[in-house]
Amino acid sequence: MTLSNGRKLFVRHPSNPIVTADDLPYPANTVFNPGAARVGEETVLLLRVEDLRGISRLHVARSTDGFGDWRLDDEALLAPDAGHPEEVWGCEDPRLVYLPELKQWAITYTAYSGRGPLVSLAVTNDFREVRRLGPVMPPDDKDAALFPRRFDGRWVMIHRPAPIQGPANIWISYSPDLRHWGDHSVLLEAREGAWWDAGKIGLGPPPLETDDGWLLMYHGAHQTASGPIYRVGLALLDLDHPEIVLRRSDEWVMGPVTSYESVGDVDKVIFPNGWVLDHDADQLHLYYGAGDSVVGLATARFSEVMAYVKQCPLYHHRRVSDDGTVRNTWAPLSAVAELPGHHEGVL
Ligand code: BMA
Repeated sequence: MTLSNGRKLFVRHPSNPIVTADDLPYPANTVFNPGAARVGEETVLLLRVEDLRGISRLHVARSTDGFGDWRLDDEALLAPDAGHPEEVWGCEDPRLVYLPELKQWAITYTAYSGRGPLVSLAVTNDFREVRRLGPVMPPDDKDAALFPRRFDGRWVMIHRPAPIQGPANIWISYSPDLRHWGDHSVLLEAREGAWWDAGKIGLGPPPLETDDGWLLMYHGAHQTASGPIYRVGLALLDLDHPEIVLRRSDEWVMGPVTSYESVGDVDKVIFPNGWVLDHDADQLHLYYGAGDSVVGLATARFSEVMAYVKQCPLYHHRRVSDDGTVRNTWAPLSAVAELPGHHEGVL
């Protein structure tokens, strides 16, 4: 994505890839798709490490500047455990969110069970010890993150179930206690046909609270004759009603371009799971898996990201309950007023 001022929205760090399997204290195949958080004076990456059997675990790396000098723990923080059969084929793709109410970090990750991938939740104070809360969504489901606070007394989670029929959309669900989840509805639909985000989309990093709403980054997996191309776009959700989509980018803002993104265990993939905002410096650091093999870093000016997403097309939710079911979908704002049962959102 090149802005009208000629600059790229996201700029890759010159020392990319910033972490590779060679940085680990044990032999591994690949390291990719990290969650990211600023913890005290350090940036923490929770790396997905795929071992030489093909099974993934989650391993902590720490850096003061968030670019270099990564210090890797001796052992993984979360590795498949005999007491957790839902992780028999691995722990993958974490998203990290600080929950001020619990004074803990929530880790939502993909647990790869013998019956497919599902969403599991764990909590930690410091990324040195971790406590599993167990599966929160049954298979197939992945790409999940919590919002950092409750809305009207309920926790909110974004996730991506894979339906037996039709496109894989992004969903939103609610819980009184982080264990029991319900009121499921579609938040963002995959587009159709030739679009970059047709057929299958999923959340990227956790939703980021801004003055203008919750900033979302999501990936689209565009199918081609040589496999999917994973790119990312942006959306903006209403601050008080996160089920309402205010804006959605028509264009992708970043896609695989460099050699380490174009060729890897899986070619043509960028897959961001984590971002860290330095508000004072106006910098948004985006950590991503490249080619399912290494970790990349791209940085944007936060003010430019917000200016961009705020001029993206307006979208508005409607809520249809004519047959007793409730369904959220999105449509161009101009068409919303004519839709039956449309929901008056906050714009
Ligand atoms: C998705 C996930 C990611 C992976 C991506 C590209 O479905 O499994 O872990 O990075 O595919 O292969």
